[in-house]
Amino acid sequence: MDTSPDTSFVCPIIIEDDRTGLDTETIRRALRDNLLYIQGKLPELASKNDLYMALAYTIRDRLLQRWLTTQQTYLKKDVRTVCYLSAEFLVGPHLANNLINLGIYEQVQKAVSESGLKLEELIAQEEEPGLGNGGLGRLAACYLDSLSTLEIPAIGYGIRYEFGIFDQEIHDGWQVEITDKWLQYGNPWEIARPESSVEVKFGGYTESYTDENGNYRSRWIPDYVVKGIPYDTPILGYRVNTANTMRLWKSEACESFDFGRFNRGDYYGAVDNKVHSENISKVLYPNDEPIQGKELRLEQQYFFVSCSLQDLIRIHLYENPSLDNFHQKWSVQLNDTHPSVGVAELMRLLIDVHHFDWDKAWFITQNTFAYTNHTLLPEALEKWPLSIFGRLFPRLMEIIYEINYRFLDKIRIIYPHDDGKMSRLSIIDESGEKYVRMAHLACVGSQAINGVAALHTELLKKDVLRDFYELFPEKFSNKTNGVTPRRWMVSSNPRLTFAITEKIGENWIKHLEDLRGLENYVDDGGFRDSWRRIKYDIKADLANYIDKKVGIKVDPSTLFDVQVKRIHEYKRQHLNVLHIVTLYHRLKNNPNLDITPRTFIFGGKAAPGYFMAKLIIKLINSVAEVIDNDPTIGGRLKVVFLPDYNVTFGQRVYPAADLSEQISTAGKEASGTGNMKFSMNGSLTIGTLDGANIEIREEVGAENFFLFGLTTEEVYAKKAAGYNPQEYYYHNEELRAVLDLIGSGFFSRGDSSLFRPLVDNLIYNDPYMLLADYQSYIDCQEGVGWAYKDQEHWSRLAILNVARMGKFSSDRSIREYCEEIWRIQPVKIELPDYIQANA
Ligand code: Z16
Repeated sequence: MDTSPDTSFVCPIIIEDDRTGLDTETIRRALRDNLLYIQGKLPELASKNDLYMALAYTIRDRLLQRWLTTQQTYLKKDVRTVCYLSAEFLVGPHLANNLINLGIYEQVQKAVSESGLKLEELIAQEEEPGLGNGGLGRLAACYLDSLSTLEIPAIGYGIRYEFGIFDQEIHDGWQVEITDKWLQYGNPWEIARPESSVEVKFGGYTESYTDENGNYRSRWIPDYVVKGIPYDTPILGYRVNTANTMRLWKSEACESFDFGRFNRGDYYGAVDNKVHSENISKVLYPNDEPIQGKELRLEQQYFFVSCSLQDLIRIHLYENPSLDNFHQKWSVQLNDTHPSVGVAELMRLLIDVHHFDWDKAWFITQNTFAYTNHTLLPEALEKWPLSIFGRLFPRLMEIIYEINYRFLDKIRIIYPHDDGKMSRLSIIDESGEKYVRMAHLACVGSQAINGVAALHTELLKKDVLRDFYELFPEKFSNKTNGVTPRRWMVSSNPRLTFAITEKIGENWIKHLEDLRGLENYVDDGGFRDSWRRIKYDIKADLANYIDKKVGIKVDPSTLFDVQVKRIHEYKRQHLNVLHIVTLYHRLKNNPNLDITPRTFIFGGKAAPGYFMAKLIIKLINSVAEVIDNDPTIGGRLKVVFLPDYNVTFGQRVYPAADLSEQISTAGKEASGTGNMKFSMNGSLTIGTLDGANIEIREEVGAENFFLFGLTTEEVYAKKAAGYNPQEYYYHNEELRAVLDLIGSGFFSRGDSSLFRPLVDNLIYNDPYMLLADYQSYIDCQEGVGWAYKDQEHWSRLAILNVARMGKFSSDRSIREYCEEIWRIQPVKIELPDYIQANA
């Protein structure tokens, strides 16, 4: 079958109004058309989902010209392109954002309502692609939005997991995981490109041979070969014509390779092989921070990285005579170490397939890659047992040994007789069982290394990557994370967006620093009034949603105190619980105590194998139940755990929050990005000096931020001095009462064993120093309560928070990456003149 472009086909595109027009009438007609001809449904029998699908296709039609023109422009102009390699892209629902970025939300709303439908209901039909765990995957998605908005040539490469992050249900207070069948009704946003499939080798052995020029070469004879099929999704920028591609790879069996087996009668062997091949892109590993050394996970990483690099080389050779200038045309960003095997794979492709010599290949490789680190947790630093690595990728193993040999050879000259240095820097960990250290491979093979917040980068330089920093300080820089205001303000908070735009115009959506203009209105009582009314209405909406979802009635006039993020001990959801139980305990002892009524809202998934995180979820639900059923509390405290926290729910909850909980142990949260989303939507932060909290506080001003807890230095010093949590337990009466209450079985129907592991871990171990930070947190929360009582004052603080969040747009982050790491310029996309321009 011939799948290459057929140049003899001469047929100018005819202006197809129904697929490109942006006016209400055209959209209405197109919607009807797509319902019949694409979705195959008569209007009388169409479900909400059918109508959503028809609308999604209608919008995709309007993206296609922009998308194809963008790709064609990149090819023709032979531009420099950034390629973002990420095992996760947590993009969230596409429909609303595409409407906003195209600038046709109102027209479509009108078209849809003239057909008797509600646009918001259709938008709610979309099943979000949960192709990520949390912060890292969501960051990749925000960056794709900003790259397109800034008109930067870019491709996002990843894995098209058939099952994304599990759906969470709560049964009797416990997390239950349900498979995420996000593809079951079809995905209208993607286009499969089987003609661009590539093959990836696994297993087997290598052999050396002499080529026709007498050069020694290595050949990889694999055990099996897997096919990668690309699925492309357009990522449109805000009010520009640029639509970049997110290209996700699906694995399939390679027919050609199974023939031998079939013919030899090894039917089951062939089928096994097929099943295994298809399994590679089957499911996302649901662990946020600590990686699990599972072989299939390593296969996933190599699979998508090899597919992507082969794809880049193919595209490159389409426009260039050789790969000599590869590093001048591509900058490949490694989103954490998950794709860092790419360093060895590019070497292999250059040397074995394209016959480069080592030095030239290494020069190109080193100048192609850049590496972002996302964690300081030692247990989350990826390393793979040599035994697994060598068996799966025998040729890469040879190449890594050679990289390491040459690297250490240089080190030996710089630090003669320093064996400690050598073994600390080595790509191979030889202290016990041998491992490949993926961060070391990434550092050695990259031209730039960055952390994701100022503190995080400093700690990388001082601690986790100290030896590398000493060796090549010029490679290190900080790129503080950011989030896209298109999704996290415009799309999720239309009411606030309208109120802001009414005062300062709409430039802030692309230039978030312009929010500063809001500072002129903090003293405007009318503005503060409407600000408060908006917040109240959004909270009332959330209250309705909570009632519908979990049957709990909450009062929108109470302080909404929110912690939504993955459940992890270092994020300290249980510190939040200690505060709740403290308030409860105070009210029990003193029923007339004057406290600010609060609604505590939690959301987040626990890794299925993470016992303590699951127990924390159970604790939250148990405390919620007891407090809710206690008439003496009289609704002054409510605790809600909302199941299945995801992007869609995030969009609902950030706008409704009064208080944002960012309470990780100092030095543990690399950046955090939820902290930014809350603050942009007018909530105040209670937080530690950790990750990007520090920079948020710097921007909004110390007086607009509720700070508590130990600093990183204090945490280190306390640990070094032999931290003993029992001292806090015995010396703080209230803390002891709270821990004893939980330990006694009060919240677990008298079962004193249920929360024992959690309580004991705090009293005797407390690796995340909750007890050390307890009193400071409680005192700080008391200040929050008092501040909230003065609503005028609170509104001023909230407005100032929004006004000063400009720095945390992902547009700023991406500009910094472009200027300091990628050295890439914007490229304007001109549409053919028969395409109607954006509104
Ligand atoms: C992840 O989401 C993060 C780090 C990591 O090593 C692995 C995963 Cl899946 C998070 C960090 O915890 C968070 O602080 C940071 O904001 C986020 O990555 C994006 O940089």
